[in-house]
Amino acid sequence: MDINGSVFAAMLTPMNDQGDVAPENVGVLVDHILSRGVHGLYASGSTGESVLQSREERAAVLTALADHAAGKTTLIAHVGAASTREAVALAELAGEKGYDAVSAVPPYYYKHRYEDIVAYYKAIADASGLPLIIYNIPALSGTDLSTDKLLELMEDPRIAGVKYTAQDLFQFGELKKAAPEKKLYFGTDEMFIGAAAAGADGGIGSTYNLIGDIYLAVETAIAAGDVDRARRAQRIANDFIAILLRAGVVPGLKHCLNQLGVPVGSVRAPFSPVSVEAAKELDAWMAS
Ligand code: NGF
Repeated sequence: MDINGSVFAAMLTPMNDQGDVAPENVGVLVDHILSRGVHGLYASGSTGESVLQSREERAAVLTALADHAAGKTTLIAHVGAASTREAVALAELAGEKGYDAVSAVPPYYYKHRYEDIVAYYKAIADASGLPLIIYNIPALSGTDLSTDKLLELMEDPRIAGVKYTAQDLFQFGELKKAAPEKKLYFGTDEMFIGAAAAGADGGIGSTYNLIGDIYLAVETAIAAGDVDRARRAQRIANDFIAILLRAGVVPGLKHCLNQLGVPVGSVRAPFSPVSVEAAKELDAWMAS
């Protein structure tokens, strides 16, 4: 089963002003994201504040997304969790709800043996029956899989590829060279141009909720060999990301979308809404 498209938004999770999950607003957000040409959604990941939510809340968001968009666009469910049992339950749901693929961060908090991480991924693949994308995000997961271990994991035909949220373009290139048939999606938005030039199969990121068309422009320009055009598009993204990193990525994106009339609500504590100064900076960027 192929995964169609290359540019996917790591979807925010709509909430109300108290930080309760608001699945009823998933559809509006999805329509907004797709209106900019993005090829699909990657739900319940880091940007989706998933580690702050219960299994039931994550299931409600994944269900709302599938009910709204399954069969119409590519849907990837991030089901990663600290326990295999949680991840497997969400993987089963993704399989039942018509998702195109699942993805999972390695099990976090404890330092697990490699063999246990392999067993976790096999259990997720068995439960969903869908292609599985390993989510390599060492800075947040605490697990930094070596190139050899990532390649070893990818020998399982059910593992379709890796979502690579790190900054090591050498490792990224080595993975692509050794496993050209696997999908490698880059997740550090501010460096997408480098990954696209290094042979990425696409990108999955938080800022795609707002400016997904910019990454499509980078990808298209690199494919056409037009580095200047790619650089100009990445510059637009990076001017925004520089502000966003000061504001806080998830609160900042939610602020911008709310300002545009897309009701994504507030963030869940310990995240807090953007400061007055950050809001002014973001508003000025949007106005420009
Ligand atoms: O959140 C992080 C942490 N990275 C995201 C993205 O890789 C997360 C990235 O878009 C994601 O895909 C998910 O929700 O699972 C950054 O926010 C962006 O590059 C700005 O630094 O690294």
